[in-house]
Amino acid sequence: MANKSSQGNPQASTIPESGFLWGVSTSSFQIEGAAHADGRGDSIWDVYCREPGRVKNADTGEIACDHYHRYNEDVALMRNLGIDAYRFSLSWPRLLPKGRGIVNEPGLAFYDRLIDALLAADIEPWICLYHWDLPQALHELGGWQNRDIIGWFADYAALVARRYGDRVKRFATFNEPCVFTLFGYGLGWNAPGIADADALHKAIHHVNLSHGAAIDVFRSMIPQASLGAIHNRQPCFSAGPNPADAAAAKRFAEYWNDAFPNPQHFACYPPALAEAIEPFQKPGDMALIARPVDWFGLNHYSPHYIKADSNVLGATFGAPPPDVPRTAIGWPIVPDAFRDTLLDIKSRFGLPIYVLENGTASDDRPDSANQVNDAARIAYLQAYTDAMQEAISGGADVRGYFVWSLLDNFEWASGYSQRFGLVYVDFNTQRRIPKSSARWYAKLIATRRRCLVQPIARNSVDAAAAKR
Ligand code: IFM
Repeated sequence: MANKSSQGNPQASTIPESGFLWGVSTSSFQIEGAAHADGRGDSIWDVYCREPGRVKNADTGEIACDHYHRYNEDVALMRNLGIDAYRFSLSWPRLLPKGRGIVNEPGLAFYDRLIDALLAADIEPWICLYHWDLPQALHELGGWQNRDIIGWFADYAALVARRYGDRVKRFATFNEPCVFTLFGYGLGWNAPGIADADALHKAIHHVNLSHGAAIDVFRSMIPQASLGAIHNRQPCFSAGPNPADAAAAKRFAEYWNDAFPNPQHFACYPPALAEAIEPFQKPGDMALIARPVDWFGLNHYSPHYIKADSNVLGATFGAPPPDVPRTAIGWPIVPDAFRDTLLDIKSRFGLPIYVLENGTASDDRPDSANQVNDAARIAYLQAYTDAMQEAISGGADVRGYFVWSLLDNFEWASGYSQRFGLVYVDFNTQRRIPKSSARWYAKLIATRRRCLVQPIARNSVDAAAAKR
């Protein structure tokens, strides 16, 4: 695909290419399907999808992209893109159907096959331990609200390290902890559908402690591992001119941007949360959370425009100003906010940055020649990679960029109604059609790789990890 002509013309880059990784990201529940195959247990999302009215069109993850059975085809799609790295998550209930205890060997073997196929295709596997599909059996024991989950998560991390640590060096603990805690426990918009202040604050603290515990497990079991967590970070602007909206935006930003990075990097909670979390804290907790990591994982799509609300956060999403362009699903397109976020991360955290999600949904459909011309996605990706370039020129230490997502997939409460893929998926036939943006991305990667100062060191770890 890299050699075919493509729409748009990716510009040459001055990105410092020594080790710069181009990639794509996915997550287990969103693509794997095979929900009952080979001993997999239920996750909270399987149960949530069965509850009437929770997910658009009553869509489920039962089949999704059937990646479980079609992973070889999907790895071939990635190889055609020319990517360096692939970030995916493991399905905790596929490995441990009850979340702890009995290990499911066929589940472990699936990821063996996937990892081996990636390595054979010269694609570096990046594993994320948790992308929202908590085993239902653990939820029934309290899930993220139960402090015992720190040990359950550490045991899961140890199983993963033991099994895959010989071939995989990049591990993230959590993807977007602010989203699954705020939406799942504070606002009731995602699984498990709880809207309760105490539930939210317990979940936040236990996720932070579980992160620290998993980092310790990986450090002790895989000395060369390169570790981090994946956070959302974006400016939260006031949606209106009144002081209540401005105060809501400030409060929301502390939950969205700081509830996880601040304790994980600076051993403290931001002011908006500190008092509410205090009852669930034990002496020594903050030191257990703030374990050194090797990089900052960033997911960024757009800034937020926030207004006051009566929910547990006192804040919710409002509309952007009318002159701000938006994607097909209404998310503001503001590449400058991406640049500023990267520069801000550089000054706050001083770590190498990997952009592990960026992309857009659009209403893609094949034309009569079975081509999917997603010009809007190309324009978005061009603008956002240009903004990343500006941030790098301004000093941000960005080491990689991963598009969300490889495939159209299950977009949580929106079901299959939002298509984020570089590759179109016909969910009736499972036919994959690379979109114009896939050809554009392949060309961008090939063009920028030609500018390499040094060859990419595949499977190398970050300098920070090597020095430790
Ligand atoms: O699909 C999600 C993903 O699971 C987490 N980050 C945002 C994506 C688009 O909404």
